Amino acid sequence: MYNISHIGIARVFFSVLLLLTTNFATSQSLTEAIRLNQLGFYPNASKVAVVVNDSGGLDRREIFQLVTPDRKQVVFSGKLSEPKQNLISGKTTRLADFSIYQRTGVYVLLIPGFGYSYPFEIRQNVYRALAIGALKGFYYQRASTDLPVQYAAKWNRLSGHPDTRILIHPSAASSDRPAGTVIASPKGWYDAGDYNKYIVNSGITTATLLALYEDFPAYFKSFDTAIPETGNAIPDLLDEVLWNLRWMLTMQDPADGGVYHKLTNARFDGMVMPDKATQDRYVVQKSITATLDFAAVLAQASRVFRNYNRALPGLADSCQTAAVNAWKWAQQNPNAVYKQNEMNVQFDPDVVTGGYEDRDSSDEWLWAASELYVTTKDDAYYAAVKLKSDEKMPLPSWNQVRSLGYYTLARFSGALTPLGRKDSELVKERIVAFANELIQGTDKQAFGTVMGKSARDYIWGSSAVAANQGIALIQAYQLTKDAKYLRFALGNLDYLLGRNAIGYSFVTGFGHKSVMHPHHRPSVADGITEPVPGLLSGGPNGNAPKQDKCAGYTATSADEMFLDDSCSYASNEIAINWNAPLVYLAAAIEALQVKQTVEINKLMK
Ligand code: 9MR
Repeated sequence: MYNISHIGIARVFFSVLLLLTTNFATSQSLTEAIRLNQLGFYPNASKVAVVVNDSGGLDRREIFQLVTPDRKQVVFSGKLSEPKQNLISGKTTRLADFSIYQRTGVYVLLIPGFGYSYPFEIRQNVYRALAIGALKGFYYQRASTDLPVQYAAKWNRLSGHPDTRILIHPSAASSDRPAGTVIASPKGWYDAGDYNKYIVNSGITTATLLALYEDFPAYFKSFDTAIPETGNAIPDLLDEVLWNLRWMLTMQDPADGGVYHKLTNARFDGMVMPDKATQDRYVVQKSITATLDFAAVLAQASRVFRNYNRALPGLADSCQTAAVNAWKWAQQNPNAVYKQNEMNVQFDPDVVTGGYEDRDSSDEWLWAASELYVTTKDDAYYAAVKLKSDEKMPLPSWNQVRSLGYYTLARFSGALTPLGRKDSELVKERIVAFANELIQGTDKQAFGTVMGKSARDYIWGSSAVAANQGIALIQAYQLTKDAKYLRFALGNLDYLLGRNAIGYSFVTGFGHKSVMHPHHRPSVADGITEPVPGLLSGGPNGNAPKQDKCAGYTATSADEMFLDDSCSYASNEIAINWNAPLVYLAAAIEALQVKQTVEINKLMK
């Protein structure tokens, strides 16, 4: 009956041996299939790793372990979740939840017979260096200044773009400033991987950093980024903002209050260092979106810098005047939409740099009105727009700024006039309803994050979708103190730092596998292996191959459509409007951890 031949026995024997040795070998090797926040976790917060089953081998596994980096000591064992299907790619994942383990230290996550992860930390303040680094990213983007070694370490460089000789483009000509007039418009941050400076994108960027300050002022009393201004009477966050604000002020035509859409070359520079980029630069036509975004930011800045009147005498007043004048211009020029192609038909030279075109300015009106109203307490601004025209609470982006107005109205709900106060509850309800919508269905998402529930999240600059969702969740947390919002905000930070379908940390210089070749001129041209640190890559973009035509995309699903190659400007550029929400998310989470340890305790499920 049990007549097994010698050959049969030998075969079984060798199969078992093979299985054992295979298990042994793979359990000893690093695998990129385990995706987690590569920086680590707070002791008392949620801790989740996602294991992708792209190359199989996960099906028979049940157990995961937390082990010391030498893998000699198992400190915790847990059970992998049931498989989850990724609705975007069809692939499966399993989750390893070790939230319950709270001891500080450095660990790796190991799945016996499958492999182990990069090491990560469990400790307090685990994202503070990231928050500081991401704000420092703005210092590296400064135009019109040297970055000396003292502040910029090996990424030190010469000044580029003094921007003291800017030409009025024929599209921007006025009686006071005919075409070819020279104005000075120095400072500001370079927009992205290119060296131009665009008001629309500066608007949401600067506002996000100012909002971070308004939400957590105490946290920024000791938050040094090692910039030339460190140690002065102003927090480094606001010193950084000032670098851009001073440029923005120069973009307003003093004759009428209108704001030029952008300061730009006619065409993009080559991949050279800033001091080698010496094309003529222009300011182009004034636009309604640039002028309203400017009005919003300057009204907000006036509020913030009012607290620093002694250090910056007159600045708050100048900002308010600039905002009011911009608003007046907008009222007189509501149809001044920026249309680059039409402009190029009419005027020379043709300008082919970033368009930031947006035909619908209703959200810019709402945002500017909200900021001016909160700053001046003048009901006329509130009454000028329909603040509650419909139920929508769109996620903020450079061309959709409505919710920035709602955040401000909610933040200052206790200090409004009766006119605004009567709508306060409704505004708050909308923010919370939006956060609930974001959270809904996340348990079914293959990575357990709000980011990526829909393939539509993977647009140009998807990393900012994740970060802005995080901000929306933090706004809801501020209004409700319900810790679930913070937990999901943290989940989106996990996404950015490695818990995602391609296993990259999208922040240069942070994480074991972070992007190395962003589309960023200084990072390409400086001859330094490591890219300039603290910059957020745009991230997966379903349409990237069509948009940048970079060779080498192999992915078939939107959540993986990414190339760590500098040619891929549609998936791997960096940009200030993506970095600002990263700064917000990392710093806000840190501030809440410091300020409200009790609250963050509730981050445990
Ligand atoms: O972030 C912008 C994205 O939403 C647009 O789809 C894209 C194409 O118009 O442009 C992006 O912005 C770029 C800008 O036009 C020029 N500087 C680099 C920006 C980031 O890629």
